[in-house]
Amino acid sequence: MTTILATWNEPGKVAIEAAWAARRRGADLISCLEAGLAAAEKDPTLVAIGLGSLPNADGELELDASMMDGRTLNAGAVCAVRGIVPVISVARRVMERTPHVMLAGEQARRFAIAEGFRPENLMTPAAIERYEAWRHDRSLEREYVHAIEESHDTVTMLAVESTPEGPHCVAASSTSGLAFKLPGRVGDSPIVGAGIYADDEVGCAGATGMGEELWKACASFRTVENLRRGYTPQEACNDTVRHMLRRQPRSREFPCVVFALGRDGSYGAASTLGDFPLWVGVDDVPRLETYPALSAEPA
Ligand code: SD4
Repeated sequence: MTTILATWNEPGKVAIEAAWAARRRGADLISCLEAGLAAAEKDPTLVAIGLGSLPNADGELELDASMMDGRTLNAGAVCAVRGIVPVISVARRVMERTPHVMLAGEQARRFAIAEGFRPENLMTPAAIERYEAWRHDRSLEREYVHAIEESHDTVTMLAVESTPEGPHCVAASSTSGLAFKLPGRVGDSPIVGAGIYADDEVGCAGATGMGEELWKACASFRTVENLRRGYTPQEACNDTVRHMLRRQPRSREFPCVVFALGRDGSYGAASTLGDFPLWVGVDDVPRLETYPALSAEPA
């Protein structure tokens, strides 16, 4: 059995369909998630991630990505990379071809070019138009809300498969970060333990939404450790989100989402604010599920 999950409606659909297409061609889980996120990054019509997504306050795209292999706990990530897509593939190369976990900024870009990636201008005419509109009516706080609630600038994916040696899971994420962020700002998505975490012993988890709050909560690691304590994926996510609602007042103001996938293929998701759409594919055509926000008080 194989289960694949992907966040957010429009970009998640592109990602999960490409991941399943790779699966049908016999790809392993790491390659499936790479193919899914790469497809969404390379699609210029998706405002969410990669080519043509929403830039930073200087009008430049700075992309973050990460991947973690639950079998070995190996991980690779890049942050604040300009002019390269798909950055998820660069993150994978950091994981597989270097002794490091993360490369940052210009040096990550140079690593990518040395690995054969072609630098390109990621600001499409539509992206430039959106940036100009924002420049003429700046309101960073309002744009944060807009970016998270409407354009969803991240796709995070989780996958688990049954193998003769036991369940195997992988987590991966790609993002353009919060729209109109300060240059150099890095969120939770490329941070192992914040944006993603995977451990074959228990399962995997991912996050999306306001990265500063998710990072402070170590949201993905916290959720995986909840699985280790015997919680179901839904209970594990609820606990993380309730912790955030209790300890991090700012997490009530912006959507902060965690989702989890257990070794047995069970899954769940929870959000601090707003409905959260999650694509779910279980050996089959992916379908969209919606998770309502948790209230501040435990049930
Ligand atoms: C970030 N967590 O950079 C990302 C943004 C996001 O849907 O997930 N948006 O903070």
